[in-house]
Order: sequence, then C-alpha cells, then structure tokens
Amino acid sequence: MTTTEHGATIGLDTAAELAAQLRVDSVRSATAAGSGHPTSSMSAADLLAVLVTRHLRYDWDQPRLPVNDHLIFSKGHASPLLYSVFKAVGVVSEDELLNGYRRFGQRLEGHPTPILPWVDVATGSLGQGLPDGVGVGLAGKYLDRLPYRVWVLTGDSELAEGSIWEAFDKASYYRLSNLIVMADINRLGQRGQTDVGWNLAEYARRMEAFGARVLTVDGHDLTAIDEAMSAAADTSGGQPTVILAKTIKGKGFSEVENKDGWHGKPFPPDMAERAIAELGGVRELVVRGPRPEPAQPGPVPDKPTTAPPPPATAATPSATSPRYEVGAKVATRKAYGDALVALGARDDRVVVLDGEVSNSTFADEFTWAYPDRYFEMFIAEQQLLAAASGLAARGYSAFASTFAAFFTRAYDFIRMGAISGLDLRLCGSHAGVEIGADGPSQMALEDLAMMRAVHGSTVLYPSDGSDGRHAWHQLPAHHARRLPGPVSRRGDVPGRRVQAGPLGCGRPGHAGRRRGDAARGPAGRRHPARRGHRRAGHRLLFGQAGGRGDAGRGRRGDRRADRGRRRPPPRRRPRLGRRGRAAGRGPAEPASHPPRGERDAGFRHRRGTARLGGNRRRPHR
Ligand SMILES: Cc1ncc(C[n+]2csc(CCOP(=O)(O)OP(=O)(O)O)c2C)c(N)n1
Repeated sequence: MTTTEHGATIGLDTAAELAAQLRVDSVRSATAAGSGHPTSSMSAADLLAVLVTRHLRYDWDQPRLPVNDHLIFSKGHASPLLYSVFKAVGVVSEDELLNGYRRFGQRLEGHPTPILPWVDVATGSLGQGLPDGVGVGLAGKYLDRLPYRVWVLTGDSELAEGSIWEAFDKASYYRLSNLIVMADINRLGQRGQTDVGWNLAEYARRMEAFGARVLTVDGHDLTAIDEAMSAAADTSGGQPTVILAKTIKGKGFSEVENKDGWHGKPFPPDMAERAIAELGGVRELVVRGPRPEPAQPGPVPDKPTTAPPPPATAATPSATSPRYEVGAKVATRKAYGDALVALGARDDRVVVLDGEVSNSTFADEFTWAYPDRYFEMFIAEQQLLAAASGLAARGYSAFASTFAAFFTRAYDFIRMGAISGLDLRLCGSHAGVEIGADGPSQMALEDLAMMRAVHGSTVLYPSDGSDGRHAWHQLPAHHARRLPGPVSRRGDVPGRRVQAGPLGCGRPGHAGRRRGDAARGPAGRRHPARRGHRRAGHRLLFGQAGGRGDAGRGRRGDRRADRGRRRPPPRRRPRLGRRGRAAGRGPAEPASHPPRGERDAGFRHRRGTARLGGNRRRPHR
C-alpha cells in the first residue's frame, strides 16, 4: 500500500495512478454488487483524481470542519466513483466497498446520501446536485463567509434539466465564484446520445449566456484538468466556473468505451477481469490532498438585491411578534411574516428564501429586518427548494415560501430533501378550497396530499393569524434545544383565541401528523427507515404554519441520548365538534410535549379551529 499524507504535494503521475485505481475500484464494486454504473464512473475518474490529490481542500478526518471544501455528485449514479474516492482517501475500507456497496442495510447506497459524513445532500434524482450546490455556495459566500469552494460533478444528459439552468442563473446572479462545476461530457445518456452530444461549443455558449466562466478541457488530459482547476481558484471575476470536460464513457476499457448499451450495467465477472487487467490491475493507493487553511469569517459582502426599500411603516425587529386583537382579521401569512421577524431576532441562523412573492407571503418583513439573511430566488421554485436544502445542509434554519400551489413544481426537491434528512420549513400561501377571484391556477388543493406523502413531514394548517402565530412560535423551543443561549417562550402563546373570518388564505385547520414520524425530530442528518436507519425528521411546514416544537433533538450527539427513550403512549383522540367530524378532520396532536399550558392552549385552539368553519367549501367551477 502506498500512502501519501495530507499536505504533501502530489504529482500528476500519482494522480494518474489514482485515476486508474478509481476506475478499477468502480468496476470491482459494481461487479461485486451485481448492479451500478461503472461506465459513468470511468468517464469522470481523471477529473476526480486530479481534484482529490491536488485541489479539493478537505480534512477527511474532520468532515464537519467548517472550512472544508464541498464535493457534490450531481450525477449521483456515479456512486462507484465517489465511494472509490472515499476508499482512496482511507475513510472507507476495501471490504466495505466490495461487500457493502448496494447491499441491504449498508450505508454505501446505490446513490449517495448524507448518512455518509462526507456527503452534503442526497443525489440521484438528476438535476438536483448543482442547485443544491448553489445553496451551499450561498452559505459559504454570504453567511459562513469562509473561503471554501463547492465542487459539483454533473453528467451531460443531466444538463437537459431545467433546474440546472435555474442553478446557473442564480449562481451568476449571486456571483458565486466559489462554485465550480465539473461537467462530464461523455456524449451518452442512459439510452443513447444526448441532445447536444459532444458539441462542447454549444454547451459553452449556453453556460456563458447564463453567466458562467467556462474552461473547456480534454477530460482525460490530467495537465489540462489541473490547469483548469488552478484557474478556478481565481474568484476575482465573481462568476461560477464550469470545467467543461470532453470525456469518454467507459474510458480505460476498450470493450465498452464510447459504446451504447453499457449505461447502468456492471460488467460480468469475466469482463471485469479483462477490464481490471487492461487498467493495469488492482492498486492500493491511499492519497490525501491538501487540507484547508484555518480561516475566520470574512466581512459581509454586498449581496445583489432588487428588493424595494422597506416602507416607513416597517416595524422595528423584535424577538416577540405582535399579538392580534380579538376579532381582528389577520391573515395567516401576516402571522408568518411577523413570526419570521421574531424568530430571526432570536436566532441568527434563521434564513429566509422566497420565490418572488414575498409581498404576498409577507416574507418581505424578514427582508426589511435582516436583508443579509434573505435570499430572493425569483420564480425558480426548484432552485428555491434546492437553495434552502443547501443552506440547511450547512446548518441554517431555512424557511422557504411561495404560493402553496407552486411548491408542487418543486416536489421532487422536497422529496429529496427528506431523503437527505434536511430540516426544512416551507410555507405555502393561498391554500384552501377557494381562494376567490384569482381562480384555480393560484390555489393549492393537492398540496395537503403532496406534503403529507413526504416521509417525516409535519403539516400544519392554521386557520387565522393567531393560530398561525401560535404554530410558528413553536419553533423557538425547537431552536432553544438545538442552539446555545436562552430563549424565552413566555408570551408566545395567545391567551385567547382570535376570531377570524374568511381570509383568503389558509383554511380551517387540519393540523395533523403521521404518528411516529415527527416525533423523531429534525434531522440534522437522518435517513429513512427503509434500510433500518433512523427516520428522517424532515420538517415541512405548510399553509403558513409553524412546526410544533416536536423534535429539537436534531444534533447527532443528542440523538444518542434519545436512544432507548420510550415513545409516549398514544394519546386519546379528543372528541371533535360535529362539523369537524363531518369534515373528517382529525384533531391536531402536538408533535412534542411543550409545557402543559402551551400545549393545551394550542390544542384547544385547534379544536376551535376545526369548528370555525370560516372557509366555504364551494366546488370549483
Ligand atoms: C430526474 C431523473 N431522470 C432520469 C433518471 C434516470 N437516469 C439515471 S442516469 C441517467 C442518464 C444520465 O446520463 P448523464 O447525465 O449523461 O450521465 P452519465 O451516466 O452519462 O455520465 C438517467 C436518465 C434519473 N436518475 N433522474
């Protein structure tokens, strides 16, 4: 075994050896598993070998180090390559690679998830890793303000996804020069040639039109790759960089190179043997590239904004949101805006994103109070979710809002957020069975089913401003358990219900949760139960509502303490009023056990809500 220690300058000859090893190990792991994507891994092996040996600044023993670079495989199906890299840097053993990959209950899944500490976000649904990387880049540039870079590997067929171009657009708008895309242009997709093939000039034209700096290279020329990666270190231009690499699918094994029909197929054992022989045999190289330098957060950079200036009436930020008078008609979305400001005052890791409707969702109140922590995502809902995911992966409490109807567009990102075990707070406005004159295109109906179907979600529908305020204000307790510093909850719970009429937003409340899901807590890094791992504590809050303080046990260490803790016995369903029963609405159970007075207040509140009937159930015409 050859071991090269951190810090030593590793030459391109070693990188070439590593590239061969990555190919060999990709072939071996996929053949051993009987499934996987060796040819997709082989095309990008040279890019990864140069990156890992000479450019990725990463302390493999401390994956949570804030100054580490980030490596995101947007082409998550190339997991044999990623896991071979993990083996090459010595964090995954040969035994695990060969006997754990794609095996039931093991962490080296077919597509990477953050159950692995070196993985930020789950990928595999193509077109998501790059937008997620934009979120991590936003965190790096504007919040962490640390010099780490975000390296994203994309395929070429994947570049047909609209979300990829939402990502380029926002990366350019926010001047994310810390984002470096390695585009593996191997001509082939799953079933044949891509729409653009090897027309690299066409890709370059499109990417440049979206504001990226493009460096076109032969993706198997290590010197050219190395030079491009060095050039990417120059961030003075304020643009994301693309290393546009012309590559060959299956590179290194002549029987499959650039051939149709080998996507997603492991080589049979005899073929694998020939491949390994052609690639020069099995190697046992352990190499670690540069470590990041220690760094302190830099100055707050100017952030692009097109936000109108705050109105003169904008309230001074306060850690307590206003109470609403009995009888006042306060929209649930107004309560959302008010609560955001209060939460932002209490916790500087609260960040807010919106899809160009912040003056409808009232997220603009947060913009006025904390412009540095607000990210406008414009009408790009996939990027909205992905940016929230990237920020959440960096430990921020991300709140994202748009009309509930438009979250449907980003559903796959919501789903993948749950697989990542990320803690997201989504607020959809204009939900209900009737929103009035705007008509059905603006109105969410499917949202409830959609959100409830996401593993680990908590869905809350407040009926009025006070209800919304109460719901959102469960969150400080959540933060109080996760974050240092005292947070008082006194005064958060409305003493009396506020009567509300139809507000055109929100609906009499369903505030349910699937028993057992939310109780697991926000994620930090959780993983669905399907393989025996703990469940994702994904938090999706919908209809201008807030999460119950259900599960502040999000940090890894805390979870350990939770082990063995018994689940409380199921509570009896209280009786609903006749109308509530008729509507088939279950009572809202708090997902946690806040102090009794508060819990009861919230509960009464929801029972009242169920009876309110302030929302007419007219069929849509
Ligand atoms: C959104 C989405 N659609 C389809 C797939 C199925 N799929 C997996 S890999 C693949 C082809 C990807 O080709 P490319 O991006 O060029 O990567 P390559 O394997 O060629 O390196 C497809 C269609 C997927 N995983 N995600």
